[in-house]
Amino acid sequence: LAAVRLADYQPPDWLVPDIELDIRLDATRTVVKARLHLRRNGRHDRPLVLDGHGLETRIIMLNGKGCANWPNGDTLTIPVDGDEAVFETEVVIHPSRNTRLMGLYASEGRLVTQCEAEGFRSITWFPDRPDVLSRYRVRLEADKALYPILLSNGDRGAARDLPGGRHEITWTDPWPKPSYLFALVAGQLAALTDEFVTMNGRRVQLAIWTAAADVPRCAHAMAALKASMEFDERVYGREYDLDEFNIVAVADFNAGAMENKGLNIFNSKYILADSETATDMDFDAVAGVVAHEYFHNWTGNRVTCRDWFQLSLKEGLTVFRDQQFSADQGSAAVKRIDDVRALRAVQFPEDSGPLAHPIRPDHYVEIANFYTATVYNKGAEVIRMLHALLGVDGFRRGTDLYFDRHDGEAVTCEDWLKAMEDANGIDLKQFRRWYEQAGTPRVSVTLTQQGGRAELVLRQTVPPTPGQPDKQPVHMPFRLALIGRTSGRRIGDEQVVELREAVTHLTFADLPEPVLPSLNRGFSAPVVVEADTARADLAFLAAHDDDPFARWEAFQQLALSVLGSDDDPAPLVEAVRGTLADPGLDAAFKGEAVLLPTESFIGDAATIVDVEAIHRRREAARMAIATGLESEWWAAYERERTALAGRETALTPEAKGSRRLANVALSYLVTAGSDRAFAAAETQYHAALTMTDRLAALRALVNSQATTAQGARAAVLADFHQRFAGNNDVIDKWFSAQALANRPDVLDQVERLLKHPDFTPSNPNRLRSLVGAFAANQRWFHAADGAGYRLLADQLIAVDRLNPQSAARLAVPLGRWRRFDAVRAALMRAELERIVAAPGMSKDVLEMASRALA
Ligand code: B3K
Ligand code: ZN
Repeated sequence: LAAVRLADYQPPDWLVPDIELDIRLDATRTVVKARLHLRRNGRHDRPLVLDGHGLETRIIMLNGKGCANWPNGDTLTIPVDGDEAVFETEVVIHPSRNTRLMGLYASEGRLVTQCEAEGFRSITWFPDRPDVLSRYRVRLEADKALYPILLSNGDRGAARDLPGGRHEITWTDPWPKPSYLFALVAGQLAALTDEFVTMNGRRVQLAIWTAAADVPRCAHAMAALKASMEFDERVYGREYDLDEFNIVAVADFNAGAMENKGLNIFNSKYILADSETATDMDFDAVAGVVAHEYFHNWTGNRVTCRDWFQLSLKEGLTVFRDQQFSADQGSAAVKRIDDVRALRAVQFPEDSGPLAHPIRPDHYVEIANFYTATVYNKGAEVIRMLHALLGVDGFRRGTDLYFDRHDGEAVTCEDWLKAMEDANGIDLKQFRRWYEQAGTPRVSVTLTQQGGRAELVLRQTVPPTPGQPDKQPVHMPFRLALIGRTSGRRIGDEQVVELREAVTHLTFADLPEPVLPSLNRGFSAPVVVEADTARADLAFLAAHDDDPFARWEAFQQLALSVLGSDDDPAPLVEAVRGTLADPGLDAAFKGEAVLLPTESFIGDAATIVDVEAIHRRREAARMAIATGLESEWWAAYERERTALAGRETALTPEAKGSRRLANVALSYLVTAGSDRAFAAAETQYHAALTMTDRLAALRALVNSQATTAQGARAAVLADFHQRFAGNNDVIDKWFSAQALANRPDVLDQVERLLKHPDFTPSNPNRLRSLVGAFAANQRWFHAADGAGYRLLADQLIAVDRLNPQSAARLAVPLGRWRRFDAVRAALMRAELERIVAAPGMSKDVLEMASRALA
């Protein structure tokens, strides 16, 4: 497997300031003519080298004359005289045969593109790298009845009918862009339209395109788009820069969405939402992804990446920006908890396993494998730390300078850091280690107090990761405060301590009472804190800490401590009781704070994951919380349902919080197992006015072990499937609910569902909803006989022939074999070896599987 290395980066030999594309669209046979205006970059005599993949090349011309040179595999090398030239090609491609969903492909009869990272080479010959920026002029031609709407980037030119029922349109994008931001869409589409007037008075026509029947389901996405445009002006001073902004929702899509200039293309899952079909979490995800892609217009498009090693330059920064946006629009505390939960669920395991890499990797085999939680989510945490170190104004000075300096350029993480330094007159030398070192730092903390004097000692270490045995201490903002263990109040101000050394000593004087430390408040640094706090103290902090994140975290740590042993779960029951009764907490926070950590998170905290013991203890604790507080759960359920009366479908933070707490209560009630609870769940299922409520009731029943719930379970599953037949996003939920079920027969159910006519593995959402979800079901995926592993590997091998990106993602769970007992580890390894040995596997999968085995 040949690796590309950051150290080998060379600037492009040839630039392409302008490109004209002429595309005659047809599902089975599309003809692409390209005219590239070339300019030699610097003084050298190297030839032009272009990338192409799967292209049937018809014509190659340089300066109007046919070329003798012909492609050699995926490269085409053309010697060029002079410093400027015009290079032309004509190729034929086959969208309907494209199951990789990269380049130009067909989805539900429409033609769409995905070019990031290296899809443009599947459309035409081009130096397909992000540091070659071009102005695009694109003529699209197609059958008018089949493809009435023809979209591309930039400004729309006049449309014209052509003989034979065809039509054409030309799009011109004034902003130079890398090839990965090129896009086109053709097909039968209807739009929800709106308008946004920018801070300097530009009227922007907004359109979200989808099937006509789904247009009303675009309203939430449209509201989020307008709010994002307003936010980027208000918080970053960044304005939109074209007269139209189009979004298209498509059913078959590898990623969540794509920020193509002026023409975002979305996985329909992140656009279509109404209360009947989308949960509150879906609504939030729609708004977050719409904002994310919109924010890329500045962080990614106007200022782009020099090479793919710099991916976090745009992704980490843009995730941070979308997190800020979501916090601004709803409950900031709950948003922070959700983001940390997601980071710990996906990024921490990645960072402690065979796939660990720094947020700026230094080599890769297949770049598609590096769109990871590390690059995205840890990348966002690194930006968040800069924000904490520089403060709101310093951070803004830094982004202003970054945009001023680099608008229209393809730059590096180093350029970003330099702008932050120069704008603030500071030195980020040590901070740069976050970009170089993989692994989650650990900060261990001890507090000793004598009378009014306390000393806090903080020790940081960064664990070894593949290829990086030795690590240096990092520079991090660590927010902390002291909480009085008598009064329960914060003693003194919160401080942001900048940790730089391996060991940091802090002293506090004149303390009026014994104190407990409240550590890494707001999760100011993406680290694991080891504090060895007594359970009673954790329970105290869970009841008193004034930082919502730290308060939530105290209960999580208490739960980890109790569930890591066979001890009585009584302290958890009491902590939950206290949280439910606290009048100072809102329902949204309570809904988060009474949840036990997931089985996988409990496993991550242990040296070796004891699958059965974790499941048994967590189930016992859930049951104790359910039965020990049954009347409290009924009271909470009734109270929140009453609070919702008349505003069941509202999307205010209060309504979302009420639904959240009511549904958590319902799930504990069904766990407790009374007939009254089953009846309440069934009633809620049938009467629900929102998908949040309907799905919560369905999940509660699906997860119930009780034989008395058997009938209700089967009935709601059948009803749900029938009620939402044909709605892809909802049918995905139906698959996931069964694959994630907390029941011993999950494997059989998944095997049965693999044969269901609705299971279409060529669709990435559907594959993930069944096979991906099953692999996240720790207890039943990790069945001791390895049947879960075999099922996953079989699916992976089959899907790789269709879609390597989809297949490579499925390898991740098997890569965690070192964390399991010897028997399971051997079974997981055996499946990875079977995958590597299977004939014709993609380099996507081979890279993932071989790293996992190394
Ligand atoms: N930039 C895209 C990435 C899609 C590429 C996946 N291979 C989505 C996003 O981060 O906005
Ligand atoms: Zn992004």
